[in-house]
Amino acid sequence: MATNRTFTMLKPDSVEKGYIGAILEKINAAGFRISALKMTKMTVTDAEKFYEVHSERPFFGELVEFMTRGPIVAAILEKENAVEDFRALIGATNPADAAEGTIRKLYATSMGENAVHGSDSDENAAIESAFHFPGREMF
Ligand code: FUP
Repeated sequence: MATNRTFTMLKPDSVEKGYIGAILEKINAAGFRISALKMTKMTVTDAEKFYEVHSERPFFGELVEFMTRGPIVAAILEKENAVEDFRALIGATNPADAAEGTIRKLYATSMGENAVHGSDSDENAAIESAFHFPGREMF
């Protein structure tokens, strides 16, 4: 399996609760190399664009409000099979359904406030990485 990249955000709930260090430690322990990392805050326009695919869904307004209420930590992660392995590490979208030991099981509280984002495909990983990081911030 080729080395590839995924994109993650530690969402505002994780930052507010002081979980940045613990979540990055889990990411390191699972064998991901961090190739870009920063704390940033999305504007409403940013969040509406990032989650455009969900714009017709009933939870869209709440999602944008949540994702813009405080800073996030954005990162690009590199590993063999990165997209799939990171989705396994974070667990199901709803933490109530997430497997034991996954980041969402440990740190998320609800479907909306679910601690972390993980790209769902190589294509989206590249789009989402470029959305948050210019090339000179990727290593
Ligand atoms: P995931 O890929 O696991 O992050 O989940 P989705 O792409 O399906 O959803 C994106 C975000 O929308 C989730 F992180 C949380 C939010 N969401 C809700 O708030 N309610 C829902 O019913 C589904 C998703």
